[in-house]
Amino acid sequence: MFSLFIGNKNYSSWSLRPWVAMRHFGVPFSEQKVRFDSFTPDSSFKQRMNALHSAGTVPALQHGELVIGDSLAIVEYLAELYPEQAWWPREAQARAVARNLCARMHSGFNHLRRFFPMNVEADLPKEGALIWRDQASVRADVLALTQEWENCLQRSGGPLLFGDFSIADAFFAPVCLRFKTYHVPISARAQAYVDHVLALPAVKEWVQAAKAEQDFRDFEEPYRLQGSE
Ligand SMILES: N[C@@H](CCC(=O)N[C@@H](CS)C(=O)NCC(=O)O)C(=O)O
Repeated sequence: MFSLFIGNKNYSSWSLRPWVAMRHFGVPFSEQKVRFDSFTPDSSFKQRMNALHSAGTVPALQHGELVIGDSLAIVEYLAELYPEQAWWPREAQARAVARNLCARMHSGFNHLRRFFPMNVEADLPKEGALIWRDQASVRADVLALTQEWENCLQRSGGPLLFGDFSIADAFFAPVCLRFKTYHVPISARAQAYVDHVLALPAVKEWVQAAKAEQDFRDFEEPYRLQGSE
């Protein structure tokens, strides 16, 4: 049996990725929610996660003695355990492109991630418009990413990046949610992709739970809560 350790569903974009992929592919798991109190070394979040894995972050997957402390390594492991499911595109070149995009999400698009933190429940059109106007680096990240999406959609015929759902769509689901929260102006093709991702049953289930959470953390709320107390 798998245990998947995740953070607050409203904020934890990395947790969402393996959770959505596991739900989509029907992998049974027990969800272990580790609430964000803070990320200081003495926080109960850090103490709990550090005890599980030296990364001290969510998500983490526990499978018997094995603990995997990184979202991409988690889905790679599951893809190996369940080869009958197409976690990655079956065709080698498409698979290489999918892996490249996921690795880039992992290590890049830093401006997009910094200025548009995931906040599923929030609706921030004004903040989004100001960031879009003032931050050329954010516009550049968004344009580079949506161009990659459009190339994938054109090659595969859609409606998801590689036709059917793959790990790549799970990895970009948090970006789709950010585009919605901040009303980011993207091309019609990219928007159609976002709409498809947001309509996936696993993503809808996560969003519903995130909205129900109502557990707002000031350090995750640069636009709504910081400085207001
Ligand atoms: N590369 C890691 C990143 C995980 C990550 O940064 N998770 C955040 C929550 S979304 C976290 O646990 N942060 C706590 C901290 O930075 O101490 C992954 O893909 O799993």
